[in-house]
Amino acid sequence: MKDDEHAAFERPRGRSRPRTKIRPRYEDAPQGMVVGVDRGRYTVAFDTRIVTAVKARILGRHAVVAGDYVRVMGDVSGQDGTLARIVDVAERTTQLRRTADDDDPYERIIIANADRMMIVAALADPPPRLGLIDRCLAAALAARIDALVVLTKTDLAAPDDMLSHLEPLHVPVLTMQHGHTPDDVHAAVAGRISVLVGHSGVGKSTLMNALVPDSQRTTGAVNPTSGRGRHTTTAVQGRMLPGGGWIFDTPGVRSFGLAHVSAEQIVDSFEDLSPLTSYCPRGCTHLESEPECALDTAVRAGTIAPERVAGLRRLLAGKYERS
Ligand SMILES: Nc1nc2c(ncn2[C@@H]2O[C@H](COP(=O)(O)OP(=O)(O)O)[C@@H](O)[C@H]2O)c(=O)[nH]1
Ligand SMILES: [Mg+2]
Ligand SMILES: [Zn+2]
Repeated sequence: MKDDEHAAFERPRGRSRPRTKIRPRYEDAPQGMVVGVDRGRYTVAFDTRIVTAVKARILGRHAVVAGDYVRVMGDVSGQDGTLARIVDVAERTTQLRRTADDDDPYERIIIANADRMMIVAALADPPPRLGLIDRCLAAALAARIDALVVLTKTDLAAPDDMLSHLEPLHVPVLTMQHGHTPDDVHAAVAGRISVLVGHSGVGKSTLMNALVPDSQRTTGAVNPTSGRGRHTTTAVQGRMLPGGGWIFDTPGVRSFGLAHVSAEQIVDSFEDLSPLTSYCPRGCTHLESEPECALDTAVRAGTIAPERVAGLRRLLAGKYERS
């Protein structure tokens, strides 16, 4: 465990109760990672040992989510029928959120502490949802999580349209081969805490199984008439990678609400463009409809590529769209 995590433990956020002699010494309690959440039960991994736990009363309404580093007391043997108690949650380095929408009325933290987002996108079957990819990317940029796109089902369609869509966003793109996981995909997750996101049926669980051979993740059988995969993944689930690091599979999302993401966060993540916006009129949204946006001035002057500005505007506009 790192020193700064210790420091985070000493002064848990949102709790100002002074230390007393009778306060239990939670720092001696073993620390694990939450790798699964199911109706108030948490699966906590200590290396390869898996413990089932519930939240201790002391945590009150403090949310515990996948990816959280937690301290656990009680029976941590991991034997069947045992139940431990989560007594502390370490401060999070990142949190990936999605806003409430029609599909899901609750705002959720999808995962804590992830430092890599793998946006999984199929070239066909299901057909690519470019808007959803944009919105996943915007959420990653806002949460300061490194994102990349993994193209799947490259055996079914050519990548040209997808690549030209992604090119202005400067997001790294990796390509899966059917039945084979290229080295750069392994390298992208090695030693990191990664989260797989994307529409249902794009091949997230297949990728998870390829990266963690014994992960026993259920992949959806393709319905021959609709061509769509069944929704077999019900909750976020993490696995330790053989070479170190963690990978979390998520249920397929149909939408990705971005109300919590500010336009400023998106603009800031375009490091080549954000300094230019200081020349914009006050309150400029930087959208295409703005008459005096400094980004247009820069395009006219030839200092930046119009495609790059269009890419930023697409992410900004996506923030206000549904789905
Ligand atoms: N043709 C083809 N099928 C794939 C590929 N990757 C995954 N699939 C299939 O697509 C279906 C959905 O995959 P799954 O991993 O469950 O998708 P998830 O919903 O994103 O987890 C399964 O039947 C997979 O076997 C691929 O690269 N090519
Ligand atoms: Mg799945
Ligand atoms: Zn502007």
